[in-house]
Amino acid sequence: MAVERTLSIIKPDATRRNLTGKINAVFEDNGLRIVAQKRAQLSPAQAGAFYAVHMERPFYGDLVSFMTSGPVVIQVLEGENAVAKNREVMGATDPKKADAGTIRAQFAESIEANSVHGSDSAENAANEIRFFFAETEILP
Ligand code: DGI
Repeated sequence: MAVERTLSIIKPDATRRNLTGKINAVFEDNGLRIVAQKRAQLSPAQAGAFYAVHMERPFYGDLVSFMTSGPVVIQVLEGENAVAKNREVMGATDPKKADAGTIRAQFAESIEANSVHGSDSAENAANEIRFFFAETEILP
């Protein structure tokens, strides 16, 4: 399996509880390298565009409000099979359904305030990385 990149976001519920380091340790312990990272306050327009695929879902407005409720940490993770590996260490969307030891099982507060975002395919990863980073900001 070739080295791959994925986009990760540490969400406002996690930055608020000072969990950035603990979450980054899970990534690094699982062979994912943080090759770009920045803390940002998303605007409603940015969060709305990032989650445009969910525009018709009933939770879209709440999701945009939540993602703009405090700072996030936006990251590019790199490693073998990085997209699938990150989905595995994140755990299921709903923390009640997430496997023990995953980030969401350990840290998420609810299905909405679920601590992390991770791209769900290589194609989406490329688009999401481009949404937030210039290639010159990514330093393997
Ligand atoms: O890829 P995931 O983040 O695991 O999940 P997703 O792409 O299906 O949904 C994106 C985000 O939208 C998810 O992390 C939290 C929110 N979300 C998903 N399903 C629900 C939801 N929020 C609420 N309030 N209710 C839902 O059923």
